[in-house]
Amino acid sequence: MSNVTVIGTQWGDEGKGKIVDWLASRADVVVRFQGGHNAGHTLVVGDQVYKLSLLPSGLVRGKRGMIGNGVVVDPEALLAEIDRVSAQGLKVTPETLAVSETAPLILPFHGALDRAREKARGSHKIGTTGRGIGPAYEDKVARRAIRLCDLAEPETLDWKLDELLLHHNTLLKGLGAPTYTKQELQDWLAAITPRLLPYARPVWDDLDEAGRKGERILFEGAQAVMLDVDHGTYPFVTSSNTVAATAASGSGMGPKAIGFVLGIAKAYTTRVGEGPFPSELFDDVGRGLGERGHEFGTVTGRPRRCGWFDAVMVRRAVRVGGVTGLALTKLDVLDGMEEVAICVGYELDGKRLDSFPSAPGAQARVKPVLEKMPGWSETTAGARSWAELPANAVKYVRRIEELTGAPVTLLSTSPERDDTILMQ
Ligand code: 2SA
Ligand code: MG
Repeated sequence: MSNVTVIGTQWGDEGKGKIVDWLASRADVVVRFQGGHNAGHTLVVGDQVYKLSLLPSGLVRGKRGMIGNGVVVDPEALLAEIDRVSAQGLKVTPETLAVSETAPLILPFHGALDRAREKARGSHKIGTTGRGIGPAYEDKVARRAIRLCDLAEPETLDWKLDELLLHHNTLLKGLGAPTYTKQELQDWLAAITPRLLPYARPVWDDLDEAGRKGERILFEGAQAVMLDVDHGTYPFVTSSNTVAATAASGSGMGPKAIGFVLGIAKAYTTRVGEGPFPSELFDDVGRGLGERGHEFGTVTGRPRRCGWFDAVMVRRAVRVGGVTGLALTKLDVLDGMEEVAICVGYELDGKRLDSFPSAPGAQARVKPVLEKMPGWSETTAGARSWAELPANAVKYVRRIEELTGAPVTLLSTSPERDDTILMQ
């Protein structure tokens, strides 16, 4: 089995982009299976910097890309991204990109509703990317969504638009936000349809055929297990399942296709948006991590909250996410620190907990139990072999393996693709 599924094990921004890029050179097809343009990957190829949020990363390496049925597709964002990478010399055509014909579309009122709701939530806001991800998934589950294949059927669009407008205008009105007319949406759909429809494919069928031919499939996850709608820090999560199992249902393949599950973990923890974060640091140590690690969101530019590596959280992600091995990133951000720490448990109202509680009130109240370790003054940046790592950095990595219950199979030591250590 040579398929690989890549997922985040924390709250996103673990550096999946670089790892997916590294793996894409060994794959034939790269598939997105959940999320939407709330993901953000920066890829550096030679002197070109590609910023992708919806296109599968493998495209920049000349690999076929597929967007599965589990993804919510914003047509304008997709077409703008295609235009942007085309201007950089990368051709995206229906031969290189397939979009599932059953993928639900993100429509203009989804973003409007997402943002209006966040405003109305006030201090209880989730801190969403404001891109309509949640409302689009709601419509899918409520069986109201317009899917890519519907664009070819004007009569289907007609009655679906009536139902959608009744639902969304009522909500928007209630929140004091502007409403939409049918004509506006018809014009919007007419403008995107001729460019979008040529990419529509039965992705499940294409993938089945690729699998039969022995092609290697790389499933590219977005966000991370702690943002999973079932397993994450609900309600401070995204609206899709981000665990590896979704690679199958979100692309139309069976569970055996998932293959090796590589969980990406940053050597410390970050989070954008609201929600519990037990090992968060509010002092200069946390600010230092943010500065050295350039911790600003790719999609929204928001500064990320920073804290120590939370081994309990990653251990949960390893277990519910189905992780076979970890890829540890950004270890060099810890270089030069006298002391480092790992969160090994929690305390809630004086009681020790070995796993994260489920209710939001308890999640917000837990205090981290930290295990301190000596740091290292040498640099790990750019190391290309295990032997080049300082002894204390090796101890840190080994401790992470013990605590999370997963082997570190890859270690990334800089944003450069080749600064990656493969540990067997
Ligand atoms: P939404 O917009 O409904 O999905 O927001 C809900 C919560 O999910 C968080 N969220 C994210 N947090 C970190 N990274 C995200 N995307 C990454 C990126 C992509 C990646 O921007 O680089 O790492 O693959 C992401 N997307 C959603 C959001 O902050 C809310 O807390
Ligand atoms: Mg990111």
